[in-house]
Amino acid sequence: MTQPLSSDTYFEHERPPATIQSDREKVADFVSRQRQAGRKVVLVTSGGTTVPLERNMVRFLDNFSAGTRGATSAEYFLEAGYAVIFLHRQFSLQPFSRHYSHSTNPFLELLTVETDQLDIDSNAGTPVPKIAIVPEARPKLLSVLAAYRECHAKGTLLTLNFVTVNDYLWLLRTVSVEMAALGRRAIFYLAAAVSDFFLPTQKMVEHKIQSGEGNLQLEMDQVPKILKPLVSQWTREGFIVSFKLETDPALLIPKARGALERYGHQVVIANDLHRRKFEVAFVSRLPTAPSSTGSSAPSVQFVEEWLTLPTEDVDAGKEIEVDIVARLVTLHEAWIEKGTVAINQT
Ligand code: PAZ
Repeated sequence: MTQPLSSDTYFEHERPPATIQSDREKVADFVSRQRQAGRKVVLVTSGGTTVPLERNMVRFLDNFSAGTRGATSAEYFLEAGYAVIFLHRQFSLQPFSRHYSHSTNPFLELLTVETDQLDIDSNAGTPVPKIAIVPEARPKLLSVLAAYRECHAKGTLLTLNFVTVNDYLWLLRTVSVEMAALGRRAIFYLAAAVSDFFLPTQKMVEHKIQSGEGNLQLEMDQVPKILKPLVSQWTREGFIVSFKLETDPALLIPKARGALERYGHQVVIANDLHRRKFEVAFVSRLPTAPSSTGSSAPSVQFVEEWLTLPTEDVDAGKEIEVDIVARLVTLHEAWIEKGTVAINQT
């Protein structure tokens, strides 16, 4: 099996997105303003990356993620007083507007024409029927709008977007290097569904793949394991939370532990595709203990804390991200104070 490229080799060969410099400046400015204001900052990554198959891209591989986890969590982090850098897939769900997604809750359904009242058309100066919000939508809209306005007034939300896995990798590196200045006061909440495989530019055909050439065979390279440089080079003190998605429940915890062992970051949130809206497991390492076999190598021990929403809470519309974020805020406080993570065995 071929080993994945090192991240250094990857960044030497693959070109950055055109906006990388202006995005870097936006992040540097945002981080400096939040530091001055004494706020903690979280990077939330959200949505799925694409993998282009041609240089003049017509076709690409994609994945299912709509960005619900990321957009929802970003709102709860803002509510908890964090400033949020929201790095998301273009056109995936975003904080606040997610409540009025065109497919689940189209905004036109919220409007009503009040025939007995008139407005003045500001262009023509003539009377026009007044448009209002339907009464049953008002309480929720008011609270979403209040939170949205507050974060705009305080300047606590910065959104950046990616489309391809290459955009994502470049942006993650750029943002995390800028966030290193925050030391332990930064959380990295990596909920994006990032492709494990990609086609290097050198192996990509220039033009649209032609069907006349028979079956399509692709050999993809492995995407570099980006958590490794994130933890050991780009942001050594940040509180790093990665997500692990599996569809085979038997793999979930072993894979989460494997990631912690390999990269040495703080928490993996493990979720099963079909249960992710109501159940996740926080997986972490216990502080290293001497090996029980008497060898000098310390043995790594893991601890898991399950977070499950009761059915009645799910039916009442509670979102599991409320509890995920609340738990992380507490863990992050301990990380800032002591540099340790203390999750409970459940
Ligand atoms: O976007 P969404 O809410 O539908 O899904 C969220 C998720 C399952 C992509 C996220 O919780 C996650 O596990 N992200 C990491 C996926 C991975 O293992 O690469």
